[in-house]
Amino acid sequence: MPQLSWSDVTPKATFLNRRRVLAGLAASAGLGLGQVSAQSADTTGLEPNSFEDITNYNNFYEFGADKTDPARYAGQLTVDPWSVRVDGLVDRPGTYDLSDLIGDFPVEERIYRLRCVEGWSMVIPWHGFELRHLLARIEPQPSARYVAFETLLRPEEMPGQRTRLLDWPYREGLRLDEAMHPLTIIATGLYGEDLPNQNGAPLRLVVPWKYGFKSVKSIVRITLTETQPETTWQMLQPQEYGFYANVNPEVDHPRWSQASERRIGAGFFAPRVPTEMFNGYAEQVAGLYTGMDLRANY
Ligand SMILES: Nc1nc2c(c(=O)[nH]1)N[C@H]1C(S)=C(S)[C@@H](COP(=O)(O)O)O[C@H]1N2
Ligand SMILES: [Mo]
Repeated sequence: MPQLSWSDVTPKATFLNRRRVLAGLAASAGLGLGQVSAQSADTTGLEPNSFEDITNYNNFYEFGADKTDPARYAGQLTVDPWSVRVDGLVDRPGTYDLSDLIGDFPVEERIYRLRCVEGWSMVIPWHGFELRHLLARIEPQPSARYVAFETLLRPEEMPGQRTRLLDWPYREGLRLDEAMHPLTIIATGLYGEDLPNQNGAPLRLVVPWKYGFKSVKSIVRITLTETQPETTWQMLQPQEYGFYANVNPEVDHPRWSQASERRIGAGFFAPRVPTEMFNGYAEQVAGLYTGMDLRANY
């Protein structure tokens, strides 16, 4: 695994309302959601999208397929109490209360690009912790090679789950080395505030070099497996959505080009911008895929 270095990364907290960020981080500490480090890492050099964009233009099919459905309906989701079931090839399986599972991990701000497979993108100032800390706590066994995640199944509070839009619950997965990479985080907030429900409260995966659908929201189950887990979009349309789903401007979706993207918030007439290999994170993550055919493993 390549060693991630932050040396070429410039902290750009200037874009953010510093007081809001620090207040938010303090609020998370108050909730017991993690030791706060003031560290902020910007991996984009771009101005983050507004809080309004990030919380009103969402994909969260559990609340409906329209981009505005999550903002409209996710408020009814109960996120406290929350527990996460950990099972499969781990030495510490069990059903954990959220704060027992993640309570003392160092929380950082990470400003990441998010590129949806549909061809739009945003820049989001998450806060959260590296997934590898959580994996270390649950102790994967030597035979474990993949991590599978599941979203909450609660049709009473998730109107989309009362339809057959997707095969519920929403499932995603990573290879273990991808999951251990220091860029892979579990987000618990954004803009220094607790994660809004429409963005996947209380905890969601963020894998910035992959298409957004890999970043599964409102996680209730984490399973370590030896074989590649089944994932929602791949099961639904295997020719269109692969397990890897690495952002790649050279591999088009069967129905549209992936060479460029529309930046949300840039204005309707703003030109599309070129999509970058691995969403701009090639230097850090390309080594994970050495020798792999990225066209076959889309
Ligand atoms: N459970 C669940 N997770 C999900 C989705 C979903 O529909 N359900 N949509 C995915 C897609 S396609 C994208 S682009 C991102 C969007 O995250 P955001 O709304 O926080 O920007 O969430 C991903 N995680
Ligand atoms: Mo997406």
